[in-house]
Amino acid sequence: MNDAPPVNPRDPNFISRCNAPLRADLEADYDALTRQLERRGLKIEPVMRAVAEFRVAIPSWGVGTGGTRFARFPGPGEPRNVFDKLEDCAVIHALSGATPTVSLHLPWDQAEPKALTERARELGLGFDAVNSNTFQDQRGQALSYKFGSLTHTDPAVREQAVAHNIGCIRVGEALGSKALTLWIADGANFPGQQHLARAFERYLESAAQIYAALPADWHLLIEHKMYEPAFYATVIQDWGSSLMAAETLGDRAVCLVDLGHHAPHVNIEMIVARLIRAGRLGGFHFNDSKYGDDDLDAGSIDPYRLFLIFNELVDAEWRRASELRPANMLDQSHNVTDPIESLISSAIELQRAYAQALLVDRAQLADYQQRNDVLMAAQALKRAFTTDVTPILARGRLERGAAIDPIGAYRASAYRKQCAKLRPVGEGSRSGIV
Ligand code: LRH
Ligand code: MN
Repeated sequence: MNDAPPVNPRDPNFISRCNAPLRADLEADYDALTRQLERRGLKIEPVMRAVAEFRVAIPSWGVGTGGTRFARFPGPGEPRNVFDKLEDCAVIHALSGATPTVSLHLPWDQAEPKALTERARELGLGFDAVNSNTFQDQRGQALSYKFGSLTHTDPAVREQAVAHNIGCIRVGEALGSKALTLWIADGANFPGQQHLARAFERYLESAAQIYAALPADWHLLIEHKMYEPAFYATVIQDWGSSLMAAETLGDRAVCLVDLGHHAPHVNIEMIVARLIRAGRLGGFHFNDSKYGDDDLDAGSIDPYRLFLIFNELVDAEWRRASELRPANMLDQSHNVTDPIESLISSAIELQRAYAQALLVDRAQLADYQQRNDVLMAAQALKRAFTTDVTPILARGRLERGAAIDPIGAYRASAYRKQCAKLRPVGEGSRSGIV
């Protein structure tokens, strides 16, 4: 931590002061990469342009220190409320240039929509999908979600859960959101506890009421998850259940893929390819994991898997396979890092995977695949993945007024130290993910 007087990391003058000593090296690296790609018959500019357009939403619940069921160790300067969270999200966007929207979680982020939109506008932010929450009981809540929400056997509980989701849509409308992310924890811990078919029918019946309440230009993002908190069966357990529900509910019901919601070794890029074919790939919750829903930083454990997912997205674009533009969001839990640093670097890792996927010579790959030249086909992907696209990402940030070295700039600003002074410690909970 430096002892320089605290500065506002969103101040463009501060950012350009940080960039000044780094520009010459960046130019040299960018020119070298330009020549390297030219030798490979590839143009750097279109990649730079495409990556510069790439945007990913920040999860409001990701800017506070996360935890597990065992413990949560709050860091200094924790956000105390949604307005502190917006402040932190604005710092992430100012330095990364890639995260202009925030995905709120209700009722965790409940506040006057007018106050939220005003503060967001001042901070240069907008709102992405809103997330409902029927996986916890709120203080004063009439009926418990212990045995489910949209699929509970008691119609009164289902009605309560439907009403909450419709309430989230109304708040989202006031915020300018265009989608509701619907993840429910409903499921069973023991065989026999729940009728697998009837529970799914109850889901469809409840979700149809939520779908009916969607404004005409909204999407319903259905998020599947293999397990947790249910440990035997989850009603929307996999992409098949999610796709079946989407196709039953209507055209604007689409599937959201949270990378951590699959068993280890599941081929997620294959699921992405299938959902694209079905015209139902609605969005992502990007993160990384080694075992379960670890919610680790995107690209931190298996960057090749992340690349392969973007490879499917770029290939679909190249084949004009689908009109649908998936909503990109991060969904991570930062238990041991500064959440702002993790979210900045995660947004950049997504851009890295996208840029690398744009460097795949698709005509050449298609030829190798057609002639079953397996090794050259595999190498065509690896060559793109092993290209260091850092100069493209940094140049893109520079051109958007963001930081060439965003983590360096963030640390130079001593923003966390400032927050530690302004935000007293200890108002957050002791265990749990947020
Ligand atoms: C469920 C989930 C869902 C959010 C929650 C915070 O595991 O991925 O997207 O509601 O995390
Ligand atoms: Mn998620």
